[in-house]
Amino acid sequence: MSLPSFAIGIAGGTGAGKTTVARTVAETVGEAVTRIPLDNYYRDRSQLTFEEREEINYDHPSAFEWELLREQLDALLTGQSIEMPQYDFELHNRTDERVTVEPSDIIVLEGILALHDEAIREMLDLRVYVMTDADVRILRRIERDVIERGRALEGVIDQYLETVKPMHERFVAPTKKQADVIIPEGANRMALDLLIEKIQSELSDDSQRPGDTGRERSVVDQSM
Ligand code: UZR
Ligand code: MG
Repeated sequence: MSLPSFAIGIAGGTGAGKTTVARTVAETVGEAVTRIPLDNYYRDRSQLTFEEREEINYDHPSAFEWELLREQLDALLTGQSIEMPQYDFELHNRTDERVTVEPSDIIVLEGILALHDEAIREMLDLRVYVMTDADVRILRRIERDVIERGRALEGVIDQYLETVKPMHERFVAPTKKQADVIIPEGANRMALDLLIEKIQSELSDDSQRPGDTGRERSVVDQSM
């Protein structure tokens, strides 16, 4: 593996198509891609009951363990493997299991607040925001939560109005300004092709000039 890797952040509202963009990049780019779903960094809530966990605002930045994400992203970027936590949406909690994730040439961080944290943003080489209309996003969210995750429609609607929408407006949408590229609709083929082309050219540049990419990256204190 040629270091350093190229790190991409993909942010955007719930149902915007972030995962589709991340998957398409991973499948098309023809290189190993390490994917980091931000969901896996929801805080460990084992000390709370299920009912208490249901009350948490999962769209607020405080729901995430940023220190751990910074530490693990930095480790991957310096060529070390990590023990990535896993998250269970049904239980609203981190699971006991951790998965060993190896670094690779391309690292993709994907999640609603992938561009929220300043230290994380500085570690990224390319910042992408997927912008999709709110009506399309809520329809997709209903499909996912009601059909795939077996939740009640009423609860999904209440949650959307009480937390998802206001937090989107307050914390997610403003990160558009932090993006290098805004993709209208996740499934925008032309935008995806351009993204993939850019990644491939970065990778071939790296192989021509090993160790000298001209990119700078801040290092997170490993003693945390
Ligand atoms: P994406 N989320 C849950 O529904 N349950 C949890 O236990 C943790 C998170 C939701 C979260 C957010 N909010 O809108 C969404 N709520 O997952 C982010 N409410 O995931 O980007 O895939 O939509
Ligand atoms: Mg997703």
